[in-house]
Amino acid sequence: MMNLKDKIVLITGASSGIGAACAEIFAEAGAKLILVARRQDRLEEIGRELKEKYSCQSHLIRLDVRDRDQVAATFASLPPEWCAVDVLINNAGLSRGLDKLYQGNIDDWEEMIDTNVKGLLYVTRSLVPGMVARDRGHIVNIGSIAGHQTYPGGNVYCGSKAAVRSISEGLKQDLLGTAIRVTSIDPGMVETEFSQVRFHGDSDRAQQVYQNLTPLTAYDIAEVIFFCVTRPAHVNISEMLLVPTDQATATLVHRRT
Ligand code: NDP
Ligand code: 8X3
Repeated sequence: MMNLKDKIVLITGASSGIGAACAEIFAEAGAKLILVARRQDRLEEIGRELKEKYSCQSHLIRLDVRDRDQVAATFASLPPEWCAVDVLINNAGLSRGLDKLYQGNIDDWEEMIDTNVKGLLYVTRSLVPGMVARDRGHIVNIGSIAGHQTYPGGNVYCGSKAAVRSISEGLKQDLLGTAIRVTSIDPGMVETEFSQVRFHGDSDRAQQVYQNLTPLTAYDIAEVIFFCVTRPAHVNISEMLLVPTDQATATLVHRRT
């Protein structure tokens, strides 16, 4: 198993859900963490907790991944002791709305495409050249079951995650001949702040998504990411689709009544 002691792991969207769970599991393994999100207070709380529990060193970055210039400037000026990123977890992302396409809110579309697709690309473009120069690294992109199966009302979100899937595949092909690995992790239902964000803070509607079934937890996903990252260097897990036992497809779920 690959040793993560003092490896530098950069996680976007580290302020909640899957990203925060990744921070925990990699901190426990002795990695140094660069934690990226817009909510600085959350990052500070997580950084403090991980320091207390695991003596984890973290470098916190308040950043909106949609801001192309800021992404480039931030990663071009990482402190020298933080710039050799070993693992990049492109996790920042969101869904907005579940409207029929012809009734969709165009601002919601812009936000999803700008974050899930363009933001992921900006971060990747900033950090992967260093990995290539060092001939070392692993990029983990968080896709979704939504990138495999489009569901009613999913339209633009599903399209953004299908794009992530293609981008992961393209990146893997373009890195062939280097030692760098690319993994796409594609979860089904995970209970995080995801549905709160999708429904613009409508908690009742968000809770209904997970009602009477057992969803995946953020930690379930973090464990799988950790497994992929810690395989021996010659093993690249290209793609993993994970669903709760209560979910068969994007729309076919079993709810206990
Ligand atoms: P959460 O809403 O709990 O977490 C999303 C994270 O992304 C937050 O830390 C948020 O931080 C960050 N983020 C969002 N927009 C930006 C931005 N513009 N710049 C920087 N950070 C941003 O949801 P999840 O943990 O569930 O989501 C993580 C990923 O997993 C997403 O890509 C999502 O699409 C994917 N996914 C989720 C599934 C689920 O069922 N939950 C299933 C399949 C995939 P902040 O607001 O502080 O910036
Ligand atoms: C999140 C999974 O199917 O709820 O990407 O959109 S889904």
